[in-house]
Amino acid sequence: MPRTLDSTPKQDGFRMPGEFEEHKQCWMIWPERTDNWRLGAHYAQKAFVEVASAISEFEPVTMCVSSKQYDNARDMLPEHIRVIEMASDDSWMRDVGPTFLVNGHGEIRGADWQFNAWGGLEDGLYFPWDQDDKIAKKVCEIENIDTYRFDGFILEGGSIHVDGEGTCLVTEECLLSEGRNNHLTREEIEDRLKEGLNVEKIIWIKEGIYNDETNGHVDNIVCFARPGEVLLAWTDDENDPQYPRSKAAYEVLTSVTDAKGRKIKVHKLHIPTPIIITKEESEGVDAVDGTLPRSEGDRQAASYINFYIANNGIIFPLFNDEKYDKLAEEKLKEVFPEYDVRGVYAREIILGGGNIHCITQQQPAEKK
Ligand code: KQY
Repeated sequence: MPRTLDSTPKQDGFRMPGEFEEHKQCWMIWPERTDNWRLGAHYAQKAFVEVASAISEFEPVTMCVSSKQYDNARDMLPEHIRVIEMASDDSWMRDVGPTFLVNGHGEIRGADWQFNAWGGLEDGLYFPWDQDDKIAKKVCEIENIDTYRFDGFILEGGSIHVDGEGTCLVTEECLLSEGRNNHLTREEIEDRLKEGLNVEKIIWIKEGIYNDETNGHVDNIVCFARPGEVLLAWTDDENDPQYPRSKAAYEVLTSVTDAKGRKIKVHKLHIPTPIIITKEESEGVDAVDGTLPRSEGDRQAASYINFYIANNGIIFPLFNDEKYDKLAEEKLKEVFPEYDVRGVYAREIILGGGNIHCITQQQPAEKK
């Protein structure tokens, strides 16, 4: 029977591996809430099927689905994708799933952070979120994995990126936001990350992508390709509100060293032309008190950085952008020459507030 442990990953010699290390499988959650996903979530469901199918060409995928949607999901998903019944409040496995940890002796554990829908009653995106907060534990129990529960520390998987060698990337905009851990100092937050992920160095980026409803999750602006190398969301347009954000991130990343004392190589990945919610898209979403509305004219936080690294495959978002989709593909092929790079049309996912990285969570392989 899997246990909830009282020690910390660092004390026990467990670390969060980089996403580019080998996976056992990928976890996802089926979308269905009609106050976030337009037209009964039908288009979002199709996009999730596309993402799951693309990832399943490289590693097994498990989709968690509510009892109400079980038949529909089972019918829409290919047979080789495992479907498990599980309650949730929405479909962001990156944020509500466990952060898996390994110890180099073939053992795996899960960090179960406290979740409050990206800001709780301060500026969270929906209420309630109690089902989401149970998902990390449920996933670990299904896999027979012991967990560490971090009560009193709010964290989402999308707000951290690690190189697996002691370095963690975060944004101040998110981790120091009012609705997360305003009872903790920056140093106390660093200590929690160091204990929970077994890292030695936290690199603080000031802000994430403009208008990101997660308070600037790091996984939308910068990610590791491998130790010592990152990709950064970029724009050359100095009038774009993203410009000063990306420029400030570039300055930090090119001036620091990582936990191993290396300079970091930064690859710029241009953002798409702004994705603006149309009247039709806005009208397809049910208005519910307490849920962030989807208003016509709002700019979504679209970025190609929000891709998933599978075993030998990169699954990245396409926006039907003639210029920047192609550039993103070329850049990803250049940075990941040993991977098969696949684009999936993801407008329906960004309309819900996130992208491919946000809806996936890798479970590392248990390697000795
Ligand atoms: O981007 C994410 N990691 C989650 C976005 C949540 C949106 C909820 N509407």
